[in-house]
Amino acid sequence: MATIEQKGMYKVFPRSGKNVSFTHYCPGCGHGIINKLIAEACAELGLQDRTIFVDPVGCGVFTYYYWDAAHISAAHGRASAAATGVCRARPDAVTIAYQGDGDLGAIGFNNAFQAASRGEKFGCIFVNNSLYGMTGGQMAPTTLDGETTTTTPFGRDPALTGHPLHVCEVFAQLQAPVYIARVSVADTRRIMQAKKAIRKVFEIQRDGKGYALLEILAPCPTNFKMDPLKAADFCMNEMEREFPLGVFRDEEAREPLAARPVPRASSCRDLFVEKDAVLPAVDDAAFAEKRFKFAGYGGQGILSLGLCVAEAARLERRHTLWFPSYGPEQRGGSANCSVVVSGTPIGSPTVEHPDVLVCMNQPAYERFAGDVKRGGTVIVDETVPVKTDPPDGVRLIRWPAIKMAEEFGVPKAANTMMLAALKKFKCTGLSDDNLEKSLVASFKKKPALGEKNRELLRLAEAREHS
Ligand SMILES: Cc1ncc(C[n+]2csc(CCOP(=O)(O)OP(=O)(O)O)c2C)c(N)n1
Ligand code: SF4
Repeated sequence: MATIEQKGMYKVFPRSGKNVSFTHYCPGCGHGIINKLIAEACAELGLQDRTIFVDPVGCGVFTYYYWDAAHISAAHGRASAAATGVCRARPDAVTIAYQGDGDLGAIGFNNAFQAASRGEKFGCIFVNNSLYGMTGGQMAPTTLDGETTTTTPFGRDPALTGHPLHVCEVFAQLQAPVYIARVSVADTRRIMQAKKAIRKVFEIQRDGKGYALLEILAPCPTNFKMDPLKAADFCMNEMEREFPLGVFRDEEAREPLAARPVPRASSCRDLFVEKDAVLPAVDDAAFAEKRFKFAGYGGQGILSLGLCVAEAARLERRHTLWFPSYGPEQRGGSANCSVVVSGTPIGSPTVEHPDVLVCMNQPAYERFAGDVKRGGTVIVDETVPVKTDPPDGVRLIRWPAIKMAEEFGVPKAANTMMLAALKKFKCTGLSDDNLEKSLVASFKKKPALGEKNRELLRLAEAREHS
């Protein structure tokens, strides 16, 4: 099959195991035109090497097969959230989220609205075809009053489902966005206007100005149950009556956004050491990142143990994150936290494959031991029946934390006993001094207890272990 070269698009699209040169869109679909305009704008502005597209779930899902640039695929409704991460991690990139009206207007509205409110540095192309296209034409928040969809077979009834959501008008209430506009691709004149507006979204990102939203009215002949010409007419007449085209904000002349400050604290609550008493992290690529998971029952001090390690890292001027996860119960339910300690800024606080796992109970061992990295360590309380071995290459240390705490007459100090194991077996990469300082600081309101725990920590550490 002959291929037609489109600026900014791959020559062939390796979809469904075949190399084809046509898109998957239905004849007359607005997405097809918009895809071409976006690819052209990206290529004509010379931005393909700098652009990261955040692709949606919806009829636009396959854009990663078409646009010749970098891509990330987001879950339905989450493109603006994913784009936030992308533009923060890569502030020099041109980040473009592509979303349908079910995606942005319904399930993902808050993600998109908050990103716009924060003035994230990305452009959002919002394709409004007045319904959920990919799933068979259900009502979306943008469905017109009286419009027939599969879930409004007698027409949308405002008494039952409210009136259409005007996304541009709502976003225009926010301070941060640089550019907000609505265009259409229903005829040639409109397509030319849409092309200019799409270029503008790219230019705003190229120049680092901030958030831009471009809503594009687009026909969906298949779900309108019309031929392409009638669908375009519906788009121009009915949709534009409800959603007038226009520019709602244009502050392209604004100064580029300043770099976002990097958060300094390891956590937003319960810092043991006052924020101002700790100097910011220092980049040190030679310090290998370590990921920890601490897990047990609520009330065993497992979250404080994780925080203690994070605070020791903070004292050592490492980058660190502490990320707790609770069951619904205050006490007795499962609790775990993740801690990351690194010599360079940390991308994600979640820990799927820890280097070090500390387990205070059996469910924690069963849930997480299999995820530990090769070369990693599992420290498990001796009371836990270990029914399955950890993965090959993972060191297992059974440690009498609960028993020792009871022997010392301070049963609540089992977490301190676990800290002793981390220190004794050199699991943290942090200095003994900072681990102890952090432990003492965790009792800053009861200094006598802090000293007592330091003493217990040293006693436990000195305990023989086979
Ligand atoms: C979290 C989640 N919820 C629902 C779905 C099902 N789903 C896939 S696409 C879609 C609708 C897409 O409609 P829209 O965002 O308007 O895009 P269009 O297909 O019209 O371009 C839905 C509900 C999903 N994949 N994931
Ligand atoms: S169902 Fe509608 S939105 Fe989806 S590809 Fe077909 S015409 Fe386009």
